[in-house]
Amino acid sequence: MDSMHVTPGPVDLWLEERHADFFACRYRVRRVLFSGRSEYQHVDVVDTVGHGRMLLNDGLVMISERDEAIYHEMIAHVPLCVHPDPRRVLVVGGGDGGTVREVLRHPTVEHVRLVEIDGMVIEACREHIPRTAASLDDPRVTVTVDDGVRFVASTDERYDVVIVDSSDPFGPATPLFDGAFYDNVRRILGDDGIVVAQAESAFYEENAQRSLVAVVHERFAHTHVYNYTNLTYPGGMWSFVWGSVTRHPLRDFDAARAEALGDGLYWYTPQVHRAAFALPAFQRRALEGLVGD
Ligand code: SPD
Repeated sequence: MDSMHVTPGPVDLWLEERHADFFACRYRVRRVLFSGRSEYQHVDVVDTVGHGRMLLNDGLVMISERDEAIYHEMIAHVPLCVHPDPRRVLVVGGGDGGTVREVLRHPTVEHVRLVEIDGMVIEACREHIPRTAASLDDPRVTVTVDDGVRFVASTDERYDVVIVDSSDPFGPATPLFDGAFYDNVRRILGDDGIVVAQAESAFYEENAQRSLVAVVHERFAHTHVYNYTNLTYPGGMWSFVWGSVTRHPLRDFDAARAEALGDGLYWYTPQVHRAAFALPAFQRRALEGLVGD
């Protein structure tokens, strides 16, 4: 018989995250650990060959164990090393727990409230990604399963730092990119307060980034954008937006506190903090008039 046209072997499973209709990232999957459909979205946790366990919402990668530290260190330590005395921190979204884990490294922090709309994300991560979700059991943390927009509109609580650890601007996260949400974020922050938020890809989502930065700029005198590398988000170059009435991310930066976080970090250093605010020319042009120096 002629040679066959297949190579025998075990099933070869790959997941593909498509960006628009022209670009995709693919990961080799060892096994699917959880797959569910909540009231809001599809939630999946898979074990991959090269990136450890990964959480996907509606088929889009939220975290991989291999590189999640970069995102979570940058979203947490940048504002917390600038606020003069961060005690109360609100995390909106972030049900995987990675951002909370990094916030808790700061010795001044007394209370962290996580408000995640989708309880299924929290439960799937508690069960399958303890590396991030174990932080949610810390006694300083209160977990609230609720809509972040509704929570900030109705709470009487006040916070020093608000971190918007959202998914992308469609589905349940859409209102987290709107002015009405930021009116309330401004209300619950003191004048020393700082908000940072997941601000998409400057390269692939220029309009989405500019529109979010414009919303923040209308409400906060100090609006800035800083970049980080995410090896499992399309294109790898992603951003956070910064808003504060009084706090400048570089002039008010306490490098000694950043240094004191120690050797346990993967990505964040005082040098990385400063460098992250240096925007490439195309991004500076796109955000002209909206971000300060
Ligand atoms: N394209 C993915 C953007 C998702 C950002 N948030 C991820 C949550 C990590 N805690």
